[in-house]
Amino acid sequence: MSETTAAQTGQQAPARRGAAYDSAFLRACRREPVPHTPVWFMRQAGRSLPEYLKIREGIPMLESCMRPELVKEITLQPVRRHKVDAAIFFSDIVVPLKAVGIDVDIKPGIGPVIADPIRTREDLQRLRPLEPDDVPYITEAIGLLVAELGSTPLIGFAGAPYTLASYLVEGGPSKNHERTKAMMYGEPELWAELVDRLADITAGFLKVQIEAGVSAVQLFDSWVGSLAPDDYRRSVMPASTKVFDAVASYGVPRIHFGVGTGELLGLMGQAGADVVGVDWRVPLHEAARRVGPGKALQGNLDPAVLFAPTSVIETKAREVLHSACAIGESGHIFNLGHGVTPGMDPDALSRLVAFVHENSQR
Ligand code: 1CP
Repeated sequence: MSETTAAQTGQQAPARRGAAYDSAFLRACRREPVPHTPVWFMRQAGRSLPEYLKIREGIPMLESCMRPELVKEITLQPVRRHKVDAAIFFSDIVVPLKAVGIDVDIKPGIGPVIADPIRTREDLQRLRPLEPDDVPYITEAIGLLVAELGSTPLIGFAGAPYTLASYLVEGGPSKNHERTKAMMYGEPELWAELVDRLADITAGFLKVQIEAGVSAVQLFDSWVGSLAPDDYRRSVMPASTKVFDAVASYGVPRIHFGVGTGELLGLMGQAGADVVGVDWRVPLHEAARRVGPGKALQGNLDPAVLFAPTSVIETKAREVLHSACAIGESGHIFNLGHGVTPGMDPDALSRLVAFVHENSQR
């Protein structure tokens, strides 16, 4: 898209032309040649870092997401410490729900808890679209971060409609998503409207982040791996596609990730992603076959491997790099197969970043 067209459509050039444009991470997202395989970690900011635990002391999780200076500092902590190739914006998937008026809290040791779950047609009225004015603190925090990060890209993110729906319908974290699936199977029209409204909220949240300057976005559909492909295609994919379509014209890479999604990888790519995140259960060469050509892959070291001795971590990391050769010369972003967990040794993560960089020099 030319500069003129970008201006005409009111979209921001910085996302495409910013200082991070030629970073290894963004080049890999675009499947361009890279000097080394870029690496970052899902949940790299947070409870594995002593400096995070210290700065968060006494501040509730959701409140911390609304303080731009604090968000900036927490987002930068893992970048300084680990020398990762990208920062991920410190926030949470339930922030946009809170912003449109849902009574949600993040309880320590539990996760998001919804005071009044969404289960009927009347409940849906509480889910209105998100406007930029609902989240001024997001715009401000991203502005601060982009100025500070320079050529290091900042990844924005949101929860995908299915994963958000699971919290809203269950009322909190759940293992089997039974009420959620009962609505999906038993009240398909109500379900379709629920995920459609969530797609609008999610798209609104991602647009705010892109307009503010993030250079890539990741849609977390963390729990969608609980679905069979036909149910995903019929009941979830249209809403996720709506989200990806809504931000397509900005030209920033769109990453799509879920856990246990081996059987869904092809469909998740088709939903509109440029990069498909893979958990540790499917080797990358097989994931490349399932996703098909034209997409980059992100992943996929088993997070639990970080608890093993260094020599094992390095052997397993080498296997991931080797398996990624099937994607081609470029188009691989090294990550864990899911997020960093609280007990992980931060030094092991820093060593892993250096190892990936050293062992993927082109
Ligand atoms: O007090 C605390 O520190 C609470 C722990 C915590 C943190 C650090 C929560 C509660 N959220 C976050 C931040 C967060 N959440 C980030 C920060 C940026 C980074 O990655 O470094 C991100 C990307 C998320 C996204 C998120 N929140 C997801 C998708 C990612 C994933 O891990 O699958 C999900 C499912 C949530 C919900 C959530 N928020 C918090 C918890 C403990 C959970 C999971 C609860 C459950 O198991 O259902």
